[in-house]
Amino acid sequence: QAAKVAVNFVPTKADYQKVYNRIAESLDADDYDDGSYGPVVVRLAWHSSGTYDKASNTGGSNYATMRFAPEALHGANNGLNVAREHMEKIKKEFSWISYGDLWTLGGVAALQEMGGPKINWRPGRIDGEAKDVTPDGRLPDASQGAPHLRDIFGRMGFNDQEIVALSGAHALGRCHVDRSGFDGPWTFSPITLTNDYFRLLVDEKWIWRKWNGPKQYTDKTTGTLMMLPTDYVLTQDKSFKKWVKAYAADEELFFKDFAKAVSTLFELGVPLSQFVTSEPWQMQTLDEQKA
Ligand code: DDH
Repeated sequence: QAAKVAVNFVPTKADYQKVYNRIAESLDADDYDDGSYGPVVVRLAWHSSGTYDKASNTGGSNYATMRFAPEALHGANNGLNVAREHMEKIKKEFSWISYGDLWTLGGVAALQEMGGPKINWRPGRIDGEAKDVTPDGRLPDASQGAPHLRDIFGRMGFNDQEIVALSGAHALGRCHVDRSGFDGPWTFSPITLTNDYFRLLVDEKWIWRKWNGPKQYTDKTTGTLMMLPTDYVLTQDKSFKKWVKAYAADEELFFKDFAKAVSTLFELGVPLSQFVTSEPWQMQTLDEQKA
């Protein structure tokens, strides 16, 4: 008689909800940035997905290749070691989850817990190998203009409207001199997702900051906020500007378009056959589970 056959653990939606909950509970931190790891966890999910290239069908969130040295060291990923180390604590507890699922679920949990819309998410990503890392230069360069944004995001399959919607994530978090060279937050509430990024782009007067760092804008009124050249250009290009104004005027519209684009972003590069369900899932927020 053969010895007991090891049965593979097949996680259910309830198991992923447990992971979501642990991530959600882990985000608050009095001694980190603006009081939450949420923004940097969102940035990890985005940079692990935004390497996708439609033409060659390479990159994206499937293989979590930022675990490997060449991609971890790409300049655009500076500082994301903080988010990866944070997520590693969750991984210790739920060793069965793939890194791609963990990081994108982290992005979803952070966005939802920071007051954002519900984001469709489903598991199925698998851990790749070092040979799957993507070449440097696939993520946007903040010093560039509209053609660069269309090149980079078009390569992932996104149109102008989706580029603007996704950029609204900059309502969250801040730039760190020791990570990107840039400095400061985009909004006055960097750990709550709102449409303030768009409202500020429209309502404020943005002037070049006078400093020795890379070229960035500052708001004329308080001098405490910032915009990257790639943010400001959204108000200078006619097609982008139409959507900036629409999202500034209507937070609900922003949330709807943002949720859809982020869900697409986090699934880039994952073969449909890998997903455990064809149905969209929505994970519950901590608040919803208390109700
Ligand atoms: Fe971003 N981003 N991002 N970003 N991003 C930075 C921080 C954050 C660009 C450059 C920077 C998106 C698009 C763009 C977040 C989410 C998203 C920083 C500062 C730079 C620079 C890093 C640092 O110093 O710590 C550029 C350029 C683009 C673009 O061209 C469109 C998108 C699409 C998202 C998204 O999530 C959908 C978040 C969140 C942060 C804040 C991180 C933190 O630690 O705080």
